[in-house]
Amino acid sequence: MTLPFRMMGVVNVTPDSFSDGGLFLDADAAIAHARELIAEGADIVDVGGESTRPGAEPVSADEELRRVLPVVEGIAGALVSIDTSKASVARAALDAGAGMVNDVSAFRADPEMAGLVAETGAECCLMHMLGEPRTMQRGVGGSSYGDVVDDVRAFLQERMGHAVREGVREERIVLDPGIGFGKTVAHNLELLRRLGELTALGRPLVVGTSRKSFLGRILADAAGAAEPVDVARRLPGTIATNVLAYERGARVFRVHDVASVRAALAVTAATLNAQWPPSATRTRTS
Ligand code: PMM
Repeated sequence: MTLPFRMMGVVNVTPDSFSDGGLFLDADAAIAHARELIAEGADIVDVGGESTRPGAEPVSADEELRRVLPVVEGIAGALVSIDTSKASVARAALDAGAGMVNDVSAFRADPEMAGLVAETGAECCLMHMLGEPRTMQRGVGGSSYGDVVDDVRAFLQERMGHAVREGVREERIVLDPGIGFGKTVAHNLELLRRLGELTALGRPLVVGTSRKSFLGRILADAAGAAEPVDVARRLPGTIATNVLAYERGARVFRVHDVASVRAALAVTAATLNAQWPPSATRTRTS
């Protein structure tokens, strides 16, 4: 069933990602998990070999490739996105069958990345982040931005302009406000509430709220608990934020729990689109 949005399922082949670190370090486990996500309705599988969690130490290109390449090769045929900021890793993954580059640095980390995406015609996701993963949450506060939505929009506009000047076709670009990357809980909520303002950029918006720590803190507060709710119990927050983001214009959803979020978004889309059945050939009434 074609839905008016795309699901991007996450497979982190890392020992230290906050959400699923260590679970899929073994290539066979990662490939099996990717296949499960595809069966659940993932349109894109996002494979990453370097954790972007705050304070994470950088990983060499060799190590990143050792982690991701067997997985990309193992699921060739699906639309694979390679979550990397290194052009050498992206190139090897594209050669092995990936069709998209998800660069959380938005082509700032590696000067070769934009040219590579242009040359290969790959789709790309450009994401906003304040600084780099190792330092992005240090000293982040109310004064880190003028207006967080205006700042993120200006950044994405500038990065898209750079990509296009380097030869990337605009139709191959999707844009992501980078929920949780150098942002406080209040910044994340403001971005989600005013996500509609980013649709003015004219490209599909990606959101990645899945299991993130701001959800753990809000859910804990609601439960009267002092400690953030554990990652395994953040699905209600993930669903709530993705449903809201769809309503505000997001069209690509990067999540770990593909089946649950996809189902919630299918109902959201049917409700908002006020058209049922979705195609004239359908006759079911319930
Ligand atoms: N979040 C993470 C990693 N990569 N890429 C994009 N485009 N957007 C995101 O929000 C994003 C990302 C961190 O989450 P993870 O550790 O669960 O992968």
